[in-house]
Amino acid sequence: GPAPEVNDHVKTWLSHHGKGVGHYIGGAFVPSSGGGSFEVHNPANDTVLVRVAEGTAADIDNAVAAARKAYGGWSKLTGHQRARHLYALARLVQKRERFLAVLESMDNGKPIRESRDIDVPLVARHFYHHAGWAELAETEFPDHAPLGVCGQIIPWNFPLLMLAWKIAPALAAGNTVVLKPAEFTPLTALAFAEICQEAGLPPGVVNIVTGDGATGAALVAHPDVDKIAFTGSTEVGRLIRQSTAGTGKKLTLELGGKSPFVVFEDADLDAAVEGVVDAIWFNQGQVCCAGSRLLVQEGVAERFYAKLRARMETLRVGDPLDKSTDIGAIVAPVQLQRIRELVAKGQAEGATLWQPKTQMPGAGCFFPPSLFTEVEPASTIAEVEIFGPVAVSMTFRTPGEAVELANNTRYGLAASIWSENLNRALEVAAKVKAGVVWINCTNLFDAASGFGGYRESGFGREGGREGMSEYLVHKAEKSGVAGKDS
Ligand code: TXE
Repeated sequence: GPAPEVNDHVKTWLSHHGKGVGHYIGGAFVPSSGGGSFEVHNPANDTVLVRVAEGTAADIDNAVAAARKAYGGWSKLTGHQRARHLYALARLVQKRERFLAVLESMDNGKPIRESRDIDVPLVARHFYHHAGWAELAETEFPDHAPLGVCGQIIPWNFPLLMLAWKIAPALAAGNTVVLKPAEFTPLTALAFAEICQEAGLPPGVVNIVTGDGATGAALVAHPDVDKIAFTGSTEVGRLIRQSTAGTGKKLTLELGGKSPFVVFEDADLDAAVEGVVDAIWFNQGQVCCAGSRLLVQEGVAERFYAKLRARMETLRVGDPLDKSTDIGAIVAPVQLQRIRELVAKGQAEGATLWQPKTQMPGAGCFFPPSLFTEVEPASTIAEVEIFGPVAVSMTFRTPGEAVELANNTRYGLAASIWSENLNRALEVAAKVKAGVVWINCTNLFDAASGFGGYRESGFGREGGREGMSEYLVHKAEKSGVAGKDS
């Protein structure tokens, strides 16, 4: 398990917050205006970690007012001054990396190896990267202004990383924010609020209001919010698009996916097997860009599945805090139930399910790594995002067929292509409709690169120059004699 003193930090933090954690509004922690609170659970053992405040419309109102009040001062800082704040946040995230990783794994259920080596380092990297953008914004985005107050709603699969993807560019561009974390996983966002306090970020620049979908809907509906940035389900994304349609709010959506993972017969099959492990068993498959549709060229299919099954036998399902765990807990019972129902549906539709003889923990929300083969392209499990550790596989004969299958989806977030023939891989990559295409790799995230989807995976990009431009508005300012053609 992790170093005991780290667990002690988390234990101390939880017991310090034994009476519950409030919203973070205007630089201070405050209880819900309605007095309500809800429990946050550890999905690995179904214990209650702590209670957090239930966000009401009045709480949202207070948070938006605090963000509006802070906006004047924050947007007038020089880029260099804002950069110093972002660097301070990045450094404090690094200083607390062990604490944040353990808290994240307890709240979300993800393996400590992932939260420690992937999530938290990427969070720090995101703030460092955007400190650079704060410095550069004036020269790289001349004639641009910040938007104002940004409402940000994030999901539970990468709680702290999604917070970083939202908050870092917003602040770098000169906006202030009200962020609502997912109801299953609000703890690292609240720990981040403490980091903002400690880093001396001006009060009101970052506000965190905890709550469920109703709290999110109140944020979306608030008239003094200039932009909504949402990551979550396609269904809620659609609702948010509808409810902002009649307003002047800018909107970016990062929604679901059913990303193809294409294995050609000339691929390095062992490397591709490791790729699948990363594509669909990383974070229990609860990844928007998960390579959840495995497309394998017919000639190597049997050999590839045999290698894959052998590898699946070695995956360990269990305690997220154990360093040898490969697959941790599913975030919540309702999500586990959803996975079970979709897997049952796949079996009813006639696909072949294979699961290794993995030892499963006795209690908690766990699901074994699973592989479906002989899947019909028009079946439910081939179309719907399962958001669990379940690979759905089909075979193809020609590159043309691979492209057709890859694009046979309402989504278009990511794709991964495996072939030792780079010309072929690049040719196929050009034809696949996806916002991110990986060749001979998968799930690589870079703060400097725009991430986002085609079609029902949403619109807008996060990361890099593209991501910065989503938090700015172009403003043509001319001085001189009105109406004069120069
Ligand atoms: O998502 P929700 P859920 C997919 C995945 C998963 C399914 C359901 O397939 O199985 O969605 O997950 C807030 N107005 N993804 O139900 O509800 C909510 O409180 C404003 C893919 O947990 O979309 C939370 O903070 N906000 C996805 C956030 O939206 C509302 C990651 C996301 O929760 C709201 C998560 C409303 N009306 C799930 N209703 C990805 N793309 O990564 C809810 N919320």
